[in-house]
Amino acid sequence: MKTIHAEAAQLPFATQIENVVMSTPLPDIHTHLYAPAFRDLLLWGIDELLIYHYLVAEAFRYLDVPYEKFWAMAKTEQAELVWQHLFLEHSPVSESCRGVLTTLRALGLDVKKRDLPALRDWFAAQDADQHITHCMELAGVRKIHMTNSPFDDLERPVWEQGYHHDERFQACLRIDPLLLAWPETAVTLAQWGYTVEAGQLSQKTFDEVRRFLADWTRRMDAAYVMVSIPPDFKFPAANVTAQLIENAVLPHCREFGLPFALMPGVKRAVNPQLRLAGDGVGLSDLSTLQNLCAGFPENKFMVTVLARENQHELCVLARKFRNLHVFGCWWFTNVPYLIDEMTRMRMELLGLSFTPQHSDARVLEQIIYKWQHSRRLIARVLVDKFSALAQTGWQVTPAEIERDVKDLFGGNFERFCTK
Ligand code: FIX
Ligand code: ZN
Repeated sequence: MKTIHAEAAQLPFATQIENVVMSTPLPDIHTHLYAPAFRDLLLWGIDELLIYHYLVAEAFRYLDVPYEKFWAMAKTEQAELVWQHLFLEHSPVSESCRGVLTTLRALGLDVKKRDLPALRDWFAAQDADQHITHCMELAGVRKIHMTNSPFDDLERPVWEQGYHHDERFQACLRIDPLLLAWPETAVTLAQWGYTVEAGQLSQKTFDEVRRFLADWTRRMDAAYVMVSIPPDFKFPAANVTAQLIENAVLPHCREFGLPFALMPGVKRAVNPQLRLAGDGVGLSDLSTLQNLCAGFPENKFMVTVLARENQHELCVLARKFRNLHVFGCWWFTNVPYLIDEMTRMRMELLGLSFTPQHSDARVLEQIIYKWQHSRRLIARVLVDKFSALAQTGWQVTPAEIERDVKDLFGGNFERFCTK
């Protein structure tokens, strides 16, 4: 184990903290990964790693090919372009680029050869199912939470045909189209046999939406219900989204004892030509979240916000409402500079009562780098905090360090879910 902090390492507990943080198995509470039963939906391998939408957005900073020409290329060609521009023609210093290299190294591959065909050969020789377990071991992930949408035409049939539970994966019910595209979704629900009316939000419609949510919560055995919301979302409000949340989603979550996971701050399709890479960020009005937490004390809200400028207010809200669980450094905040800042701020305001990270991995092997990078940063913050305690004369035992790290890495979250 490499020393993280020269000074801190002299402290008797620093190495222990580093070891515990680097090795404690944890549940990854939000990813876009799938169990193998979902077949092509589970993305893995070097080409998928290279065309991750974080890297595509960065590659277009240098590329001059028209967007449509890029999208018309085969994935392998797209990956070659990304490799050429982000790794060979410029040094790969961004967090997403570095992540690919951390991942390859952890898998035992030699990055200095810069040999894309050899990397492809190595991945092609892997057995997908064993590779999942291997990546989870390297990342120290004991459970992968999926993002499961009944509205996804590739995913839905797998559930309907009877998904056989894979104990490495946990389902989570994602409902963005229900809350953010109601007119179209109402038509879909009606086709599926739910008696909802697109134009009018009657009690009958709310009841039928609840029946839909109950059917899918049971079918998936979902751990929570999740939505991402734009910065201008307001609650309470007379609009459809707020009405559906109040009259269908929140009662549903109360009935099933499930957290409602809210991810505020995403501006979808700021540049539609970039497709999945084209979403942006905006400042959210968190009085909306205050209204939800205060107005519905019987509901549990787990929240990660996208804007850096919202992070402090989120911590303050969590000090006021114990039905609010803060988690993860989401997407554009998942860079070392901000993970460090957010983790310190959260710990200074909330003690150990939050979940510092989730991976949001879209490609299987990404769990390796996302967790390795985050664990190092979290360890450094913890060493600093325990050092500051030591200066007061307070002593922590090894068992207490293990207890605290377990709480940060799944314990807090799992208790929050079962409350
Ligand atoms: O809405 C989400 O769950 C986001 O995480 C994704 O939509 C986004 O594309 C992503 O991959 C961020 O990490
Ligand atoms: Zn996500």
